[in-house]
Amino acid sequence: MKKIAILMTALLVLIACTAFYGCDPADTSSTAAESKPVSEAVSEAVSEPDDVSAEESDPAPVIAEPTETVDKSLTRTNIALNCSYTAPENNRADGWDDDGIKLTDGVINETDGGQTTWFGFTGSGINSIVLDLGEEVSGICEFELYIAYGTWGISAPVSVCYYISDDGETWTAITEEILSSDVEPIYSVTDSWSINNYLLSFDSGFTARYIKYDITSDGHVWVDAPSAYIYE
Ligand SMILES: [Ca+2]
Repeated sequence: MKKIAILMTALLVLIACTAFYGCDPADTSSTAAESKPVSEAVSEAVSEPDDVSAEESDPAPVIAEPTETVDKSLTRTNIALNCSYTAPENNRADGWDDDGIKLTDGVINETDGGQTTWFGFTGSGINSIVLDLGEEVSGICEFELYIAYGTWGISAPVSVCYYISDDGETWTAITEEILSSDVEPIYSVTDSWSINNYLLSFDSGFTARYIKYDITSDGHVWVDAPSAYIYE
């Protein structure tokens, strides 16, 4: 009687399984065959949105880190002095137009933006000054750009950003945007000129031949002396 009861129970379990699941409990291959694509699909469903969101939410440029050893006890040299450059087009037709040398001639008026030593132009969005150092230079650890504003209807640009390049075509950012609101003036008179040095200083250095100074603005820009320094 006991054996019969066990056999009956087993039979009932088999019937119940077949009725509810339509499968042979001994046949695990169909279960495996069905579960594999599902697990793959889940895996894809999970990974695809991640990949897409990574592409969509990561437009920020890679910012290079300086790696070259610098000894700041040595002499500080402005390697931009007298080097050639390209600048935003002249659009004022007056004494503040660029003459092709005033940005790297070493002459900076640090108290009076009204002097024609400054280069004035009008621009919206990003305008660039690009220095050509003539050859690759190592150990560049300080970058700066002078900007004047505060009177004559000349306002601060939104920000500046610096880039380096070996070929003048492929650029690498070396900083996030430097906001004008974060720069302390080196000279300032209420209701008159504010002179500002957008200085970026590192403890280590970069190698580059070209340096690009992007200025984001909406209106007049008064600029001078895009510079870069090594210690030698
Ligand atoms: Ca100058």
